[in-house]
Amino acid sequence: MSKLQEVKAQVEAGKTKLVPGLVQEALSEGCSATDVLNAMVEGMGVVGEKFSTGEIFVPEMLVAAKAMAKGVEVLKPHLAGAGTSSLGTCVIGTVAGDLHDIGKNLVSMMIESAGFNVVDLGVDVPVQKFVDAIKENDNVKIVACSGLLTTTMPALKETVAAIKNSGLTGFRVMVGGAPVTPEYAAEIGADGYSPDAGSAAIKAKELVA
Ligand code: B1M
Repeated sequence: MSKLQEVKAQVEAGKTKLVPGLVQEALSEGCSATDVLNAMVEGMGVVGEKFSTGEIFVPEMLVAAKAMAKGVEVLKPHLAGAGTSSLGTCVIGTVAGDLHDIGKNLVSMMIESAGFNVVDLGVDVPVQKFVDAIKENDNVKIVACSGLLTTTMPALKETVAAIKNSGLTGFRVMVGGAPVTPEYAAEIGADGYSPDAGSAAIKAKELVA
């Protein structure tokens, strides 16, 4: 089994203690940080499929998520460049009712490395908390909302609407997450959409240019 396959398998198996070491070994053997990340994301994909088919349940999904988060910690310095924080502030969070944060954390990391100062509101973020964060932080240029569940897509819509109706200006709103499409993003009035963390950073820069 190649090192990348091992990383994928141990994320799938939720081996929180093994994954960081394997990630480090993969990097030391010359695998790129992006390849290692993709292996972990593939592992999570398998976890999702197994959950859908009833082969595993929420606790197994949770340990897999923890294993991936531990792997991402090792990967972080290799993925993110030295941000200059000169492009302004990005307020980011996962919308109300949604506890998924791995994708949001990756997006946050990439946006930070693109040169933004990131204010991460965490998960299950009430609409008003997004609005307050825009008011309370200096030079907010991007508000990034993540949603991973079809059931929290309405929360994404409410969040974008509340931000747009708040009377606050000077920033752009972007959305993303597995169930979100470019069409849905446009329909709910977001200024930008991107399908993954790398393109989210590019989109954020485009939106402030
Ligand atoms: Co959940 N879960 N989960 N889960 N979970 C999914 C999303 C699911 C697809 C699994 C499945 O059924 N196959 C399914 C959703 C189905 C649907 O809505 N259609 C699901 C479900 C049903 C649930 C529960 C309802 C299960 C239950 O309780 N019965 C429950 C809901 C809890 C809640 O949120 N209220 C639940 C709970 C959980 C855990 C807590 C156990 C855990 C999350 C732990 C954590 O995040 N700390 C979990 C996990 C791990 C998953 C899967 C397996 C993996 C998610 C993940 O981290 N992927 C997931 C299945 C899957 O994704 N295949 C699943 C890896 C990550 C890198 O990808 O998050 O997509 P992703 O992020 C990407 C892009 O989406 C994008 O960039 C990221 C990086 O490239 N992106 C953005 C994300 N945000 C963005 C924002 C942007 C731009 C791009 O701009 C602002």
